[in-house]
Amino acid sequence: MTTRQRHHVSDDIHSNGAAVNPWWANAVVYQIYPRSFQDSNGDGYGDVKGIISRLPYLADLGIDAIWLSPVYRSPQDDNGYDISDYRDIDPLFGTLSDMDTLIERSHGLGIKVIMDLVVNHTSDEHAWFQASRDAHSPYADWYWWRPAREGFHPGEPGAEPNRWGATFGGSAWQYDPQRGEYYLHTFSVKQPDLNWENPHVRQAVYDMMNWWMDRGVDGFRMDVITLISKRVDVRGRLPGEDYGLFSDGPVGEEGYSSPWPFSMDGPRLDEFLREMRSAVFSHRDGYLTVGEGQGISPERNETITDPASRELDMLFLFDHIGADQHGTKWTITDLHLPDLKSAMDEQQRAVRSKGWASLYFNNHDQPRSVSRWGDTSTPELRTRSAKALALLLHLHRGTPYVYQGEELGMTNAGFTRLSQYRDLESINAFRQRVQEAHLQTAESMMESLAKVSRDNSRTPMQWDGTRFAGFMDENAGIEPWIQVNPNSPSINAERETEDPHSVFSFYRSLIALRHTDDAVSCGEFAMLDMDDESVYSFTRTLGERRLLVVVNVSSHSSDLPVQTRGLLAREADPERVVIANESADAIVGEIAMGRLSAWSAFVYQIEK
Ligand code: TEU
Repeated sequence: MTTRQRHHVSDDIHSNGAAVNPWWANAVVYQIYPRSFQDSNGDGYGDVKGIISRLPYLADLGIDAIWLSPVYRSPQDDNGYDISDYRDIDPLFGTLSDMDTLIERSHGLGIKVIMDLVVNHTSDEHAWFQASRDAHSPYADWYWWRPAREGFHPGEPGAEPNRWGATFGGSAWQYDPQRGEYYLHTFSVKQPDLNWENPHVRQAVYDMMNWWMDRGVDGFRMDVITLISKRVDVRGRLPGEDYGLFSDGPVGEEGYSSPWPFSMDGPRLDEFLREMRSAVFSHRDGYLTVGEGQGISPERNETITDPASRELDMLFLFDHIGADQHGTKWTITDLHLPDLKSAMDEQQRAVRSKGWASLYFNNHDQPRSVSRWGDTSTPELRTRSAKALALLLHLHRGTPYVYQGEELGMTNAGFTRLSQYRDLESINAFRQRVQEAHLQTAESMMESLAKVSRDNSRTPMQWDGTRFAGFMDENAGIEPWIQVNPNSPSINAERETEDPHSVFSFYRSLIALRHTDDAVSCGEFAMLDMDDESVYSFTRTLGERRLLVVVNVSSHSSDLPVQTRGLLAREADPERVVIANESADAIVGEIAMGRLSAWSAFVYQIEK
């Protein structure tokens, strides 16, 4: 960890008296989607050696840790979130030796390495699952196997144990002729859910985690970890198995009920997380555990991330990222800003005295925020709105996560043909919603995909303006696994790292601010003007230092809202502008007028 001259205001990150700030309280984590980050061998896929070659770029940005989406051995059905060997690196990405080099080089630059832990399910090609297909093997109970429904022949439609649908389409139950039973898969048919009720499953996971920690990794991002405890009855039956009550939940528009209400934040989650913490982390320090928290309320986040609970350091919550989605993810609407403010305010208030927040707007599952909530209609508005959204997120209390390309203001893919998409979720959703359930027209679904497909964030990282954006050798004679965004000649790292006014330079300044100003990392959060539909403002207070954060989240000029304006002297002092996406003099002028320019964003030091 490189030392930094800290603007140290207080030793107390939590009013519970934790005297020493955990390293992640002042840190920024960078998410790498290895498949799309940097290809080093010309096969069209990013790889570990490519990541190693780009470490100087990440060190220049100033981030403290990298989170790698999975690089383990996998059939790549869900781009690596279907793991067939947790203790090996898939040849697509390289070798264990490459991984050891990445860990060593990252640590040499003061950057920690966080692996993606996918243990709600494995690949159906994992040895555990293959062994489990024998009902008499020691692995028989490592997954969720159930017989065909009474009165039905196995394999015949309607014989599934209940009516649950899979996130990636079709029934959540797959019949296996070898075993003669059905297995549960919450996601794809090649991602069977592990049975965490089985202590042997849990111990095997903990052993694997210790194997990686002993190899030098610094922690894990835990994929859908809040789904691992399923709600079963005293006989271990899943909902709906008694059928008479059809207690497997209401059937939705696509013809299935959902397993999610029966697994999100399940009855033994806290127990399992404490057991994991004890088995893997109790004898270590300097690590990070961040869980994907589907179904976790802000209040439950406080409990799970309270250091006294000894469960997780932080969680990714979902209520803010779904503020513009109602019903399914495919019916996205324009953002109503008070909905986002309300969700973020709840998350912040819940962890005021204990617990911690992660801060994200982007990742490999979400569309790019500058396209989703910013304005990409002109280069100037794209740059301004990308910076505004970045300042907004990074000035909240918690640990910010930057997703690869977000720091450049990269945009959605702009695909217009189904054949351009690679994500099984998008392709299966098109088939299920358009061709099977006739819920959307092809045209409507293509519009939905253009807005929210996960592939929007999975196009190759844009390093320069060459044919494949510097992601791979343009003379390799093949194309990247997914198309490069055609705007890469104007949006790329080569242009931005040297431009002091670029989105990249602005992210570098935000990250530096978090490292040097404890009011930014630990100051108490207080929302202002909640109902204002254009301006998002709040204060951060630590000791006598008080910062006012103001962002016009709109492409039009907006009045300073009442509470915000009340904290600002008419004669603002440019010296008190801590950071902004325009000049301090321009900010002072807007404050004097009481009117913010489109996407104007600034931090103003009110006191001390
Ligand atoms: O995501 C869980 C999850 O819910 C996502 O699949 C996402 O919310 C989805 O798009 C719902 O519409 C994790 C990983 O981040 C994701 O990449 C994996 O596909 C998934 O789990 C299964 O491992």
